[in-house]
Amino acid sequence: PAERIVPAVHDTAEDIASMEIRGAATIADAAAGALATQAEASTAETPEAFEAELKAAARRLYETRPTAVSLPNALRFVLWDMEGGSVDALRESVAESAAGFQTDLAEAQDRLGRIGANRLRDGDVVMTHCHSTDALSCVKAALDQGKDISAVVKETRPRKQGHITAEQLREWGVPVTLVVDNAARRYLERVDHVLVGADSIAADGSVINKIGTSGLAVNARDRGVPIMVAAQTIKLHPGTLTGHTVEIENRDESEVLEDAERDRITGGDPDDADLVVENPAFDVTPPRYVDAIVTERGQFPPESIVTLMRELFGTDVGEPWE
Ligand code: RUB
Repeated sequence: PAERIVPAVHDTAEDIASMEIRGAATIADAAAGALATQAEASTAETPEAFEAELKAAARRLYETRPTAVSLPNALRFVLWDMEGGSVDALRESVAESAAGFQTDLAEAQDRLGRIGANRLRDGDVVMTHCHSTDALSCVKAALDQGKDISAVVKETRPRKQGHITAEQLREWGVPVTLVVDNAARRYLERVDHVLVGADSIAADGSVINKIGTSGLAVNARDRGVPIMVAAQTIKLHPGTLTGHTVEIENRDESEVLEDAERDRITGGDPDDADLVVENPAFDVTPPRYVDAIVTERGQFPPESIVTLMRELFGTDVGEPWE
């Protein structure tokens, strides 16, 4: 029941929904941490009540944003490992698997970065879209190997996550050229790699990432620039093995159009239903536009990612919060 969910879990869920906490890996980390907090603060008296509470908390977290599969994957990982005959044993088990999950996540990102860095040569220029900690891990590892890397950073409307990328890169001393999204094609001339992250990867190798990724990939292919996707295996979407599609989140129109701007367009008519603003947060890049998916298990051509998915998830994936 909802009333047994601890306030800290509601806070985390609200922060994910409002994008205070954002990016697929960061969301997964926060969700695992929130389940641990729920377990610690639980006042459940029976193992059954404890499990019901954890499932309710997981559902609350799950229902925040639909596209990044790392969120349900994190919840599955923590809840499926839950075992013990008493509330205390269960509590400990959740705390342990949540902490283990968070450590694995950080280690996978480091390992992925070292693999991705092998694709980057000294002096290379990367073009980024949005802000991806997995993608940045590849840049960091390349810098640690002593390579000079510079970046063309796409602003990424409407939320301008490119600014977060630029800030991180500048902190590492990487020269940054910030451009509006519409300038990407023009600047592809000077870049050696398009380097992006992923919110989900489907069984056919399609990459679901920030809106604009697919157009960027098509342009990059046209210009002969290789497209590299950095994504830990937590981004693999097990449901797509059995034919499910990945839901693309639509966000509020206010991210795109302010009230005053809407008024100007509609002549101040608040009932003008024929001005429609759509704000999809993600899009799907078909596998044929992706050169490599870099994971902590090595790099894969997108068409062969399905083999890794079967190995990691099997084909029968249920939802632990149901
Ligand atoms: C973030 C986004 C990122 C992926 C990967 O979208 O599209 O590229 O989540 O990030 P939003 P990471 O800002 O809407 O959450 O590599 O950090 O998991």
